Amino acid sequence: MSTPPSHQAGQELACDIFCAVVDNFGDIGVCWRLARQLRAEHGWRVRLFVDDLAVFHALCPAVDTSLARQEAAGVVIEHWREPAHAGDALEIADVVVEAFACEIPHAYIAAMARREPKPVWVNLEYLSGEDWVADFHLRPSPHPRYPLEKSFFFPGLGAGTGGVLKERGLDAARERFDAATWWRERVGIERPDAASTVISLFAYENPAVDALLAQWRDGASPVVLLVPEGRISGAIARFFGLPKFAAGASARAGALQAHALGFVEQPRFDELLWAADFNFVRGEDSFVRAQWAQKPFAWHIYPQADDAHLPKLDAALAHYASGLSPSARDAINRFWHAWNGAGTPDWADFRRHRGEFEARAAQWADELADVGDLAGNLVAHAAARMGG
Ligand code: TRH
Repeated sequence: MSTPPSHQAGQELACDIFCAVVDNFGDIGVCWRLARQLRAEHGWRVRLFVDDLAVFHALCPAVDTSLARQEAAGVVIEHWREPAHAGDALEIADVVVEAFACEIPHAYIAAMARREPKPVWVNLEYLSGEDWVADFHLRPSPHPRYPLEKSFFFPGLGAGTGGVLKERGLDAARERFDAATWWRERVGIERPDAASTVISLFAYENPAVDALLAQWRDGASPVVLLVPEGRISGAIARFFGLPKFAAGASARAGALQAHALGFVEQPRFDELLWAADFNFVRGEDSFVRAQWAQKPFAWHIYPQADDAHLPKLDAALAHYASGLSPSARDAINRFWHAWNGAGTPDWADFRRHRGEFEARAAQWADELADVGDLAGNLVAHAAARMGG
């Protein structure tokens, strides 16, 4: 699907996005990226309701956690301080996005039902590469009590889904990236030469990390590991016999040199992925960014009860690995599964396919772009619903 035209003069649509932070950074990470894009690329007037401003502050340091209402990047941010809060005055937007099935305030829903024309109401779901997603994308669901209809908007990796977020200027920014300056400013060292393998590591706690760290330490060629401070930092510290591995720390063992990085504002997160040769990412938003970075990567999927995440892992692999030779496909399957709890990751087995993974990463980014950018697809859906 192609990107729909931006809003036209006199049609600045209002959009309210409701985001409840369940855990970590992904819920607000996706909503904040979407909000900025709707504002910057489509000219929508966006208001973002968020219940946890402290988590938001990590992604956007301009956010003041003490304020009930503020603005950043042209987006109005409302502290969704209690479930019933819907802003000081009840204003209903043209497009209402409830993210990840959070419950929007009852008074707001009742006012939506009174509004003419009715707002376009969308529940933004979590990303999955599974086939069923295309069948359910944009299915309407009538409200049991009010004359309202909500659509389920499913991000996905295949045709007929809502796609994933991609800013219009992303590829150009990646091509302009000044790696030498980044290394000096962010890591405090010169950019490693081509003999070193640079690996970024953004992950949940993971028992498989010890085996990988040992393989990198004992390997024949240098590995430079970049670790954003977070849930995996404790394991890195233990490996090096340090009390902690906080931003600014460095450690060396054998062929492995590791650097801990501070958490950066969201628009700068991509730089880490561009600077590395291999990326380890997790959750949803960083998983998508790794695909746009066009580098080989491994995904630490968000673990769900009853291993419900495993079909999603396989579905992503089915898309991403489909263009690979059988041996490279087997290697990435083994490696991603081992990184997600099944077996021990074998770095040498994975790394020897680097050239093929790099070629596939670029090809896959083109295939994924063909699905259309999520924000653009949402704008097109809203326009269709409004008869525009
Ligand atoms: O943080 P995550 O694990 O988030 C989630 C949540 O757990 C959520 O509940 C779950 O449902 C979802 O995953 C699937 O991973 P994710 O999605 O990659 O979000 C991390 C965000 O943090 C992403 O937007 C990038 C951002 N980030 C920065 O802005 N700066 C940084 O320095 C780093 C390391 C990350």
